[in-house]
Amino acid sequence: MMRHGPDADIDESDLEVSHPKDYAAGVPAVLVSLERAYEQMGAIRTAKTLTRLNQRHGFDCPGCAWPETPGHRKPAEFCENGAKAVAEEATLRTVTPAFFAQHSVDELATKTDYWLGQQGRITHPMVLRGGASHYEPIGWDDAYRVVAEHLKALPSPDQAVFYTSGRTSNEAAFLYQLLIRSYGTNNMPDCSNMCHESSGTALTDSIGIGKGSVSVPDIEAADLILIAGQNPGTNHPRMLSTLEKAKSNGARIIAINPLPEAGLKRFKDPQKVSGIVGRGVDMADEFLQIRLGGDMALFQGLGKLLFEAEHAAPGTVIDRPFVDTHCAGFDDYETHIRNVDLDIVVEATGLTLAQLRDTAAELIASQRTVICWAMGLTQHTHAVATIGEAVNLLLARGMIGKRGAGVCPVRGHSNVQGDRTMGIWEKMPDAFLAALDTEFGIETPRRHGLDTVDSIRAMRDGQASVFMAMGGNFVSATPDTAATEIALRNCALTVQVSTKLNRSHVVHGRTALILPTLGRTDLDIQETGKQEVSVEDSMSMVHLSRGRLKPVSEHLRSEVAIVCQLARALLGPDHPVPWSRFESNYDLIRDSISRVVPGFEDYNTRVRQLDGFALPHPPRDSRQFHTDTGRANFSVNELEWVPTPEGRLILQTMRSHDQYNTTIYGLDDRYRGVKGGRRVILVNPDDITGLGFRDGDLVDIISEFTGPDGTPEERRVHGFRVVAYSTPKGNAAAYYPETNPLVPLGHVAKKSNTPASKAITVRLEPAATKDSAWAV
Ligand SMILES: Nc1nc2c(c(=O)[nH]1)N[C@H]1C(S)=C(S)[C@@H](COP(=O)(O)OP(=O)(O)OC[C@H]3O[C@@H](n4cnc5c(=O)[nH]c(N)nc54)[C@H](O)[C@@H]3O)O[C@H]1N2
Ligand SMILES: Nc1nc2c(c(=O)[nH]1)N[C@H]1C(S)=C(S)[C@@H](COP(=O)(O)OP(=O)(O)OC[C@H]3O[C@@H](n4cnc5c(=O)[nH]c(N)nc54)[C@H](O)[C@@H]3O)O[C@H]1N2
Ligand SMILES: [Mo]
Repeated sequence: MMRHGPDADIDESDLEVSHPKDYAAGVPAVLVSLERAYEQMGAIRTAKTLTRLNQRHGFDCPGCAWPETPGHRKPAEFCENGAKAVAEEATLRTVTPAFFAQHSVDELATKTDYWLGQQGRITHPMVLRGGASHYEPIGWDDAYRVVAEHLKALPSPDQAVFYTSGRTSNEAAFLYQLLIRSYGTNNMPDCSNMCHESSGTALTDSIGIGKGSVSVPDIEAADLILIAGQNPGTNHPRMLSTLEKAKSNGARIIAINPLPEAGLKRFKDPQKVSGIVGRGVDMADEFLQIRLGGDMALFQGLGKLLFEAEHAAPGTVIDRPFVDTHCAGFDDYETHIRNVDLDIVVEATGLTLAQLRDTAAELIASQRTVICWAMGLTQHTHAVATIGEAVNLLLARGMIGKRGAGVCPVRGHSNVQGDRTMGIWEKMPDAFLAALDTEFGIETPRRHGLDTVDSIRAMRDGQASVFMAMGGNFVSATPDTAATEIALRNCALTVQVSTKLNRSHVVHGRTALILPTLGRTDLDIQETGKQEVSVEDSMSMVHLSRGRLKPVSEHLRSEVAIVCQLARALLGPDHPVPWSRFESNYDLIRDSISRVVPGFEDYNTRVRQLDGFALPHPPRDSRQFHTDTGRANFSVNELEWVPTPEGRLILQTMRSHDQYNTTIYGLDDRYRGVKGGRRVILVNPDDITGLGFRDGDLVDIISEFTGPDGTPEERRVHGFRVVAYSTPKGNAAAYYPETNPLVPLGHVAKKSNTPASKAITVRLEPAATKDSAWAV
């Protein structure tokens, strides 16, 4: 049977499953990175880019947000997946007007994200006119006119939505939010809404700032590092070098994860001889194979054990001087935690009491504890409370604002943290907006705007009808694919500022525009000469990034230029913001930022210092907490966890080793032993038998939820191969974005509204058609 939709061209008949690896990186990592780079860029561009990656006079890796090592830099300050990200961007393959003339949008809509991404860099601005079958070229000025006309025709600026993905530089992000607010709305959903929003929310409530409190030297100096809900071997490979250093300084590492991820087991540093011929370094000293969503119970259980130990030997466990001087809410926390039932903790986590006691002993013995986390904590309905409990443990032990200790939310996109600092947020504080008004003599709106999930609802329900995206792939990245597709198709206009083709270009509004832009690696020349941009990493370090490559097309424009030119078309020549001067010289943008955003004083000078500069972080710098109480707040949270209903599984949706979010590099997940295909569901062997299946069976996955009106709802994806895998009983795992259709729009974290993509209740059924996944 022919399949329709984005799966139609999938041929996964080569899918192979072998034993998962027990180490990350090593020689295969080097080989894979060079092979991918060479395939996409050829020899010369490969040499030119990989030697400049993350160097002082080079460009910031468009991969993850892990900081570069301060001080000495290795000749190759990158990893396999950074090299893949660069190859993907610096590719010499192009998508030209001839390509669009050859392929109708309907045809492109049948292709996978993988196929679309593989076609190369988009070379010309393109338009899809209402009712047309093909995109056709459009001049830049005409394109801006189309956007301006649509925006001006809206009854209210709040009927437009402006998305940002986290690769946008500080300069472009600052101008983009300035344009949007000058136009009159705060509707600024961003990828962070789906990513670390839960971390930002929890940390702002507890320590008064939504950012991590540690630096690379802190991690290297820690004696205990908890890594919960994160797969660094794949998603932050450079973090493994930092962890290796910490280990050689004597740190112990506890990995908390439902899956035994390769990078958490052993690391072979490909940049060291010992990593090539030796067995590498053992990473985690303890592996807690926790049930999905069990972390809140774990942290509460550990809290209880800390209090028991304190009771047995008063003054030895709780850091009373720190708590008394700097914290609020301790007594309520203690009362609540003392009542936690350890039997429930054991059930919720799937861990043994002995494991809990051992972990508590490690915490008590530690003088310098860091807790790192990523999507395994943030994408749950109780994510904000879970992170609050992690902070509670650190506060009780006085582990904030001290060398070698603190909170470490490990960010995703390379500048997602910087975009927030620059004002990409639907609920930016009034102080920031007032500073914009003063700097530019404008009046920015104060009504909070829509985040990602609420933007989808607004477009779906006809309350918003113009959608613009600065990067990203909104359709594939967001939950509830069917609802999101309806939302975008409902729009009068969709505008995508992009480097590469993706699904958001083929699921479109009545009129659709593609505005092709320069990437990190590209040379950016404006009227006053070569321009540089800057980014902020996961640890609040701000530094420059300079692209060097000749752009693949002379028609590409920088994100800054696109924003400034659109602003002139939309706001007219008399607008008080000096858009033309900003466009011609990015130093002037940084001058304005230095007056608007605290911590950026003297931006142009300091960003050119060796390693850039660190932004202020009051808890880290001086144990000051700008919260509602003026102290660090303990939080009290009713215990929540995720039991598995009878005959069902709880499914997490995650990344393979061969993808960057919705950009699929290839079909191999080397560390997990899955090759040649992505439509797999990893299931505990006992569950496979218990549910009446066999390893290798082909199934449909059906998610089950209660809809907004209280009626049961189902969502289905077809043709996934069952793979027996080490995961807690009742828990399963599959890749995103293929499984996004299963995540209902309303299934979100409380307070942060982040889609709870790591806990979806599903059942399995034999695949409806035998050949569904493999049909060519
Ligand atoms: N190569 C590459 N690098 C990337 C990305 C990429 O796609 N490819 N994406 C970037 C982005 S935007 C982000 S946000 C980060 C994402 O980085 P990660 O958060 O590492 O990404 P995920 O693949 O979502 O992995 C989640 C991890 O948490 C575990 N987990 C899931 N649920 C739970 C739970 O309930 N409890 C615990 N303790 N663990 C759980 C999973 O088993 C998995 O190991 O990576 C960034 N870097
Ligand atoms: N089920 C499930 N869903 C998830 C997640 C999950 O774990 N599970 N993770 C969530 C997370 S953490 C995130 S961050 C989001 C990611 O959501 P997004 O950030 O929206 O998605 P990406 O796949 O990173 O976007 C890739 C596209 O960005 C464009 N691009 C790349 N570089 C540039 C550039 O320099 N400039 C411009 N203008 N465009 C560029 C390219 O066209 C490319 O196709 O997905 C979220 N969705
Ligand atoms: Mo992310």
